[in-house]
Amino acid sequence: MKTGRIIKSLSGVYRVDVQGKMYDTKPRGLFRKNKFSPIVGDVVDFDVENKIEGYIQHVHERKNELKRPPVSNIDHLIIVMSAVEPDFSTQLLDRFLVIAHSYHLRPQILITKKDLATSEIQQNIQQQLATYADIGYQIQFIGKDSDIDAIFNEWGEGLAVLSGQSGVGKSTLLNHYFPELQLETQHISKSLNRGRHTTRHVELFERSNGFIADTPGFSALDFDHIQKNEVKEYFIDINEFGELCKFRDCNHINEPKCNVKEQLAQGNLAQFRYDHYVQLFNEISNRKERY
Ligand SMILES: Nc1nc2c(ncn2[C@@H]2O[C@H](COP(=O)(O)OP(=O)(O)OP(=O)(O)O)[C@@H](O)[C@H]2O)c(=O)[nH]1
Ligand SMILES: [Mg+2]
Ligand SMILES: [Zn+2]
Repeated sequence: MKTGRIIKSLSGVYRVDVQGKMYDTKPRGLFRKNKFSPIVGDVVDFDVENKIEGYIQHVHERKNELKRPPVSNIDHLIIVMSAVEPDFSTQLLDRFLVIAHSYHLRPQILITKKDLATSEIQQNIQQQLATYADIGYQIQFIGKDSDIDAIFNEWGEGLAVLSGQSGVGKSTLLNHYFPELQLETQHISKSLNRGRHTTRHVELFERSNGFIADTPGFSALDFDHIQKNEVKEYFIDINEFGELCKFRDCNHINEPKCNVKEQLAQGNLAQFRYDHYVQLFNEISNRKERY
């Protein structure tokens, strides 16, 4: 029996990394019966069948799990957004952050394509990013000529997962760090390529102090697992101010003696953060429950 980490899953075959040695494994039949599938990131015990193949016997308990794309045991979720093409948006960023916090992940923010942005756009983005730095998020703003090694080293040990919209440059970043990798990146002109996702599966790559995962970009975010009363917890600045509201279950909408609205009026909470919170709260409140 050996123990390793699933780094890739393709058509029912899981590639397991055991200290740099790869095995192609399949799950035992009992997984299928229990409707349980291993996912990339899982630590598994497997029987070795021959030098390169084996059967998964056991999946270790996951410390956390992202549903879309499926990855487990994440130490750092790197939310990747571009300055332009597609344009940076705090509304989208806030939504990514909510998803990350809803899975109890620790997100960091990475903005790419600085080199493509005018200095005016760069300044604008820097200003908006200052709000996130105040909240406590770790932020990097990079372009084509940035020192990629330094960026990768700033993430702590363990598994760092790159996640974000299609076309923001996740695979490009990995290609710069691992020049031998040559992952497919978008090369056709954007107008022809609208809505295409270049990366189609999750894959882990070894870096100096852990792993890094490339993931497929997405176009729609899914809030189905979040209840309206939970949204406020996932805006961590609002959550903190909310501790001093008169009512413990205050949603910071129209309640009296609401510390969140008080801090907003005093300029201690960014208006756009509050607006995005109310928007998402309303969206989830109006959601039709499916039966
Ligand atoms: N100028 C410039 N171009 C970049 C930068 N990062 C990425 N690009 C370009 O942006 C395009 C999209 O990059 P990809 O790496 O394919 O994006 P992705 O996030 O992996 O996209 P999906 O796999 O679809 O999720 C490519 O044409 C890259 O060359 C950057 O920092 N500067
Ligand atoms: Mg990609
Ligand atoms: Zn309140």
